[in-house]
Parts: sequence; C-alpha cells; structure tokens
Amino acid sequence: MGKIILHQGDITKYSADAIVNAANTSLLGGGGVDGAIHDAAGPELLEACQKLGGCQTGSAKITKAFNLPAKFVIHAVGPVYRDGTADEDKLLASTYKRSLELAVEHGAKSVAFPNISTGVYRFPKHAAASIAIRAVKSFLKNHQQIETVAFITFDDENYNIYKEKLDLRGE
Ligand code: AR6
Repeated sequence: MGKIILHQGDITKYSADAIVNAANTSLLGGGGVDGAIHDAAGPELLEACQKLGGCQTGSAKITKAFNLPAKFVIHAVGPVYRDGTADEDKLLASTYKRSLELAVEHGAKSVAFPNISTGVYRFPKHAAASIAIRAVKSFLKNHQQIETVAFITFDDENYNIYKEKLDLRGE
C-alpha cells in the first residue's frame, strides 16, 4: 500500500507529481491556498482553468502545473461547511477520492493535499482530518498506482491534528 506523509509548509514549494488545490466551483482562483498556487504557477494556470467550465462541489479537475515543481494541479472543490447537515462529510470525502482518481488516470504516483475546506470554508479541522485520512487510506488500499500521498499542513493546529491522527507521535 502507498504511504502517507505529513509535511508542514507551503504546498507551492512541494515536489509531487500532482498537488491538489482547494478551489471553488468557478475554478477561476481565489484566496488562501488557491491564490498561492495561482501566483506561483503563473498566468497560464488561469488560462487553463478558464477552459474547464467550472467544477461541482465534491469533485475535481486537472491541469498542468506550469511554473510549479509539480507536473499537475488537481483543482478540487470541497464543501462550504454550514451546519453539518448539508452532506458536508460525504462531499469532503468525495473531493479527496475524485482527486486521487484523477491522479491515477494521469499516471501521477505522488500526490500532495492541502487541508481542503478548513480555511475560508470553515470545515471543523478535527472532523476534516479524520475524513481526509479515511478517504485516502481507503483509496490507497485499492489502488497500488499511488505510491505516496502527502498531507501538507500550513497552520500548527492542523499539523498537530494530523500528527496525532496519523499516529506520528515521536517522529
Ligand atoms: N500551502 C498549503 N496550505 C495552505 C497554503 C499554502 N500556501 N495557504 C493556505 N493553506 P483555504 P478552503 C491552508 O481557505 O477552506 C479560496 O478562496 C489553510 O491554512 O485556502 O477549501 C478558494 O478559491 C487551510 O488549512 O481553502 C475558495 O473560494 C487550507 O489551506 C475557498 O478559498 C485550506 O484553506 C476554499 O476554501
């Protein structure tokens, strides 16, 4: 089974075959990690995104990565967290799964995820981490093509949550 790595830092500096963007349904950029990825990739990324026609919540689309150290950017749209009764859990799990399916379809063996929906979209961080880890582990069990999945945390809170949930204490 592929392995899971935890890394704290800026995902735009991270070398993986594919990095995942926490995008919105327009796929036309925004703030947070989306803004950082577009800034680092350069204007060609926006041109590529303009051809995609948006994306539904819980799904993802893929482009080249232009000036980034990755080969691909997977633009994933997590749910906006409302009150937990709007299928948020299911949609977040589906965002991770669909991103990994796209990675396999494009031959990417290593994939790096930010903590989708836990910023502007306000998904509670503990719950989001559990859903993300469960979705990734379940995918890796059934897809040998992916060798490494990295969770890239940006803030200390998410880093500590992932460290505990991935049982990396002491590393
Ligand atoms: N590298 C890695 N993680 C980062 C970086 C970075 N450079 N910058 C921020 N994060 P958010 P969302 C973390 O708000 O909640 C955008 O405007 C951040 O600490 O970027 O899915 C989109 O266009 C947080 O843990 O994404 C959408 O409209 C995580 O990335 C909307 O925000 C996600 O925070 C999506 O909201």
